[in-house]
Amino acid sequence: PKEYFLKDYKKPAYYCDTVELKFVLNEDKTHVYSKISVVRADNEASGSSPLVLDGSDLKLISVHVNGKQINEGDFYVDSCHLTLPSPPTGKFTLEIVTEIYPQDNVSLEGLYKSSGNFSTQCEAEGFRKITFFQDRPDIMAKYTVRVEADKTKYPVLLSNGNLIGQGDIEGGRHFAIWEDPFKKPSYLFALVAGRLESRDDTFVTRSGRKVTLRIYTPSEDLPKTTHAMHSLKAAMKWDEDVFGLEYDLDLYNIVAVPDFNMGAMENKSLNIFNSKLVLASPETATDADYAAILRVIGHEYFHNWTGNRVTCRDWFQLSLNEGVTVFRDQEFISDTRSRTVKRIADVSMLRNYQYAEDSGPMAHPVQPLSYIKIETLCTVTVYEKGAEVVRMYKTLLGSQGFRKGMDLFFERHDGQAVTCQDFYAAMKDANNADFANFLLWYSQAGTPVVKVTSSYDAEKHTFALKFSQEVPPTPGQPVKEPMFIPVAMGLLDSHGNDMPLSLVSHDGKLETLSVGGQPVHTTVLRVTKKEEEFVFSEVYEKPVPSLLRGFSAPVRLETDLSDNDIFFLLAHDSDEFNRWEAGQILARKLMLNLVADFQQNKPLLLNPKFVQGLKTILCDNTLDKEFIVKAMTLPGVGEIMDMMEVADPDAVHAVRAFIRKELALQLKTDFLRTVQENKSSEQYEFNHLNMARRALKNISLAYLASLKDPECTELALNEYKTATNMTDEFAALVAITQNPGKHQDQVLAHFYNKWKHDYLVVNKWFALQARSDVPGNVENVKKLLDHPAFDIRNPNNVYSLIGGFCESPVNFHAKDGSGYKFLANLVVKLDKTNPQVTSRMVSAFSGWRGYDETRQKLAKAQLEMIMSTNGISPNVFEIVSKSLA
Ligand code: HT7
Ligand code: ZN
Repeated sequence: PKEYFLKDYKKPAYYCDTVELKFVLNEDKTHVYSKISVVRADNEASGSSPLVLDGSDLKLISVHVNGKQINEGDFYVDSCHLTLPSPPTGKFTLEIVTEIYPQDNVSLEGLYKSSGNFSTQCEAEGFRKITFFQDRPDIMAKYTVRVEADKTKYPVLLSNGNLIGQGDIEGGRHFAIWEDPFKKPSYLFALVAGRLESRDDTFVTRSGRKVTLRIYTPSEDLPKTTHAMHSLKAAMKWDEDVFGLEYDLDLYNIVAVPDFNMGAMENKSLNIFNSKLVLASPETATDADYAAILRVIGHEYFHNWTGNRVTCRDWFQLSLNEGVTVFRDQEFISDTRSRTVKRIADVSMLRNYQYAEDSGPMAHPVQPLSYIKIETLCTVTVYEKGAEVVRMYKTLLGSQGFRKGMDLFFERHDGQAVTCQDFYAAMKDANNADFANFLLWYSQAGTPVVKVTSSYDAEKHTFALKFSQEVPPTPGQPVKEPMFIPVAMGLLDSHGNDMPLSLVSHDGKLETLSVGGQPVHTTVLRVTKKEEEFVFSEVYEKPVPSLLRGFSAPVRLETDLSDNDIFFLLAHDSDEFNRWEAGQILARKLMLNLVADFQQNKPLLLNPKFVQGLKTILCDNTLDKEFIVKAMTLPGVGEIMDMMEVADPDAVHAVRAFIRKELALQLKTDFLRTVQENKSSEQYEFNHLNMARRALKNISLAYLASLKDPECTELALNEYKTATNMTDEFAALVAITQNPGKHQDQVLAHFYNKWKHDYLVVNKWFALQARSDVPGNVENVKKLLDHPAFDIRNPNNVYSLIGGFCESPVNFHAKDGSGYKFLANLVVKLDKTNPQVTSRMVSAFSGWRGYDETRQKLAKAQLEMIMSTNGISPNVFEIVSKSLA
């Protein structure tokens, strides 16, 4: 398959400014009539260039130029293009009729049917499955869309923009005409036709525009859309308050569909969502589901400005859309819930997944250099590391400076398709900032390793921090330049208080840091060189440095701090993130040491100081309960394996299980008390306080259940029986199913029978069983593939059962290779229907080189088997070939 390179980007030779589409939807076929106005570009690319339109799986019916039919010879068609070798020189209209078969479209890209309704997914390259078009984001046009369908089967007909006409036509059919006044790229086109009902509401923007908000679902699901509607209104208000960004149309539609490859899609004014990110009721959705809905509804809404009004020039700039918008959704949640807890969650996610990607065969820069299928670059690097890069601008510029940069970005680029460098330039120019070599964050892959050593001079009262940095080699980038790393930091005195900071600048001058006459306790060091020293003066006792506060840069930090220093930070740091981080540093160290002991068959012993540290936190009722939960959560298996020379999933899993059990044993009374104190009697509410209480109760229950003693098992069973919401019910189920046996079987069967009518809850049931670390669980997962509720064509089913299975360190990485074999066979089968979902699944193999020789051999054999299978999709080819390279 063809590989595309950033360096080969060329401006289009033709633009298209208006698109008129007519869809005649039928059960056996759909006809798409497209009329576009084409203009030759005024650039060197134009010349005598042919007009090349993209198309895929289309049956071409006819082509007209300026109203006159043209025939083969005046155009050429191959499997992926329609080419006009010599189109008219002036502006002209091109009309194309195609025939498509949405009812047979199982890839869920383009126009397809889900639960009997028509819907679309065009990002990144789905529009070409609808009609021939220059399907690239720098072709922005105004769309008018007419949809015709049977009125009884498809009473609701939607597309982007405003409804400008509707009516009945013969044969029991009807039509609707939609006009979108904003220019947009084809990937933001959307259409929905179906039997749906809507929850309606309104939002009045700060300039007084009354916006109608509608969330469409099948009628029986409407009661579950209250939270989604609340989330949408909260997001609209937040974007006005924080960024001054208002919604720009009179209508905002969201449609929930059960079959969807991703989480959601930000199509202009017609967002299409995976129903798991819309539907929620206290009885069927957990706090985590509620939180995800708030975040994703916010995320897609925020795209209206970052992604839609200003879009990416090409797919190498995906992080311009996604990194910026993830940053915005992170800030939305931080402002709505707890900033520290949100930061902790985001950093944990980054460490568990993005760091692994950055150190494996799929490592790529935030602005990738090449791809075969852009969907495979819809990655944690582009999204989450991209968001970290945006966050660094804010760290360097402060909130106001960052806002100035955003304002200038919109002022310059509204209605355009631009690059990550344009975003950088707006930030820089708006603030007249010196960003040194900051752009390397876009072009260099790999997680920088930053080492810091410190020295105190008691006579001179100076404290020096010596930084060195290294960016590890990644595929195609063996040698790296030093990066610009903003290091937010402070110094703690022996009472644990922040010291005022005086920095000796490079020219030897003393700079007492202050803001508005007040001493500064946190400053941001600009680390830009391979080796660099910063000296603080007027330091009258040896301080403990608190480095990388708030995780100010996505790096791996290694310091010379002693365990005592770290315990000190855990107890005193004014930066709450770094208090949590201190606990994690200790936990990671402890886990790695225990892993070594486990591998050498030594007895495992838990450091009493660590237990005491966690006990103090657990029992501190001045702390935010959600913060306690984060502090009580051990680093993930992925995070620890990523730190090992040779990843040992069995050892890491065993050690993690050992620590959990030991903590449960030693803190049993505290955990039991915490469960009792945090039981909720009140009605379910999605608010920080209640969620934090539930989370603290449920993590305590999970620890206790690991003891497998009758008292704790009874407690978990009782929690399950008396639960009044899904958060508590599912948490109890998870606790009980840690231990195989009769209780587990009974409760799992009970849960399924209770919820078998609700496909979203059934997915939780699949995922829970799939993730099990009970050895040999692959057999159970194989049986579940044949369960009547499992449909391999439904992405949510696949993510729950197959994705869930791959998360089990013990079973996916089983030493007999059974896990690898299971996944590989499934990949070959699934690839025939849905390459996008399959390529996400096959990514589980990509870290295979990090394991021992036996596992490497087994995984490699399966990757080779996939590679040698006839007709694998370019999506799977890209992941597998890169993994094997
Ligand atoms: N923009 C949507 C994600 C998405 C995507 C990204 C890259 C390539 C293909 C894609 N299809 C859907 C949803 C979002 O991130 O907001
Ligand atoms: Zn997005």
